[in-house]
Amino acid sequence: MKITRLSLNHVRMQLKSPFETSFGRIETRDSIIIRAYTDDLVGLGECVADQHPGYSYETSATAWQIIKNYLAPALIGSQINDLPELHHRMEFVRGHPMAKAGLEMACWDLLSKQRSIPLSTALGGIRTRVEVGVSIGIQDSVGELLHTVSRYIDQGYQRIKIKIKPGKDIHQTQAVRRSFPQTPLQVDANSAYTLETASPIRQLDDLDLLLIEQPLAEDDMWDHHYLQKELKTPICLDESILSPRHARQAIDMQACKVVNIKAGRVGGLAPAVKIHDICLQHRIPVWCGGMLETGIGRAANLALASLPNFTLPGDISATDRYYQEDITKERFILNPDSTIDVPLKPGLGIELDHKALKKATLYETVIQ
Ligand code: OSB
Ligand code: MG
Repeated sequence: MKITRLSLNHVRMQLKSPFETSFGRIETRDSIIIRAYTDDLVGLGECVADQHPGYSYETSATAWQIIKNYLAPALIGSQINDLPELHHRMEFVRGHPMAKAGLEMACWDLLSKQRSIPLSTALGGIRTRVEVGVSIGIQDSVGELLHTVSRYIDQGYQRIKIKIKPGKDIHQTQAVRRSFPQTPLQVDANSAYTLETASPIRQLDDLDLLLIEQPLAEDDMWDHHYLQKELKTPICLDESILSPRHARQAIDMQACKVVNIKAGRVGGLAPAVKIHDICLQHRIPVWCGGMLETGIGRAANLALASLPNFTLPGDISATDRYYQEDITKERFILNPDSTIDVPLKPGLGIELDHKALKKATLYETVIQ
């Protein structure tokens, strides 16, 4: 396969309601939509870096520069026959996993379209529908939080995740647990605590949570080991796991009992599958994280979550969770059993809504 040109669209999408995490509050979501052209096909990709460097150091602006100035020139015009070859060609760029993952997604789309198989099959998926949950941002009051949780439960989401931060943790989680005693519930701190300030986290240990996600800093893997020793609730790592090697090391040092996998965070779907395999070998369950994706990234997440060791519900909500209007024609709908169907057409199995894409685009470039 030879990529002849790439187009990049920096898009900004209005969220239905603000999304607040321990690192900030957003009302719009930026991403870069990538189209990779061969002589007869177009592959779609989404780079999940956001406008703000709160979750990771990458932003839509840095990813744009890295893709345009370094990665695209290394790919365009040369023969790329498989994913290892693609990764080899991108190796000379240090870091910037989200930039790489966006391009990699477009290549997976192309390669599986060439073989006329769905991405799910190409990745080794075994399911045609995946269990999902919803991730709920920090709310202004406990009352609003309970109202929001009940709204999503009414919509059919059977697993709830709430975001926490220092000062908005114990009360909030206790209140949700008290009102919804049977609901599978988990919390995500997005690195907001240290071992010294983690006492609220210890107080969550009796609330029968599915897991506690990334309580400590990204580079505090060893301190997660100490915290996990004190807790019966499984710690799940998100930000700390940036590669298959990190996954192996986290398991070795017992820093977590569960792993959140996001292709963007780890540099693509191929490393995401490797992490899945390592965790499977060590009997560590995994689940698919989300980054408020458009329909493109959402389709990729559904395909990834169809692999065997994705045994916990993913942060893959229905299309109508975040956006009034998506940039893909397909809409992903929540089934009554809290699952979403995996796209089964070739590749990602989705088509762009060109009008919606144009409306959401801040700027666009073609590289050839
Ligand atoms: O930590 O999982 C996270 C969104 C943006 C950045 C980081 C995270 C999240 C979410 C939302 O929790 C998941 C989703 O619904 O897409
Ligand atoms: Mg997280």
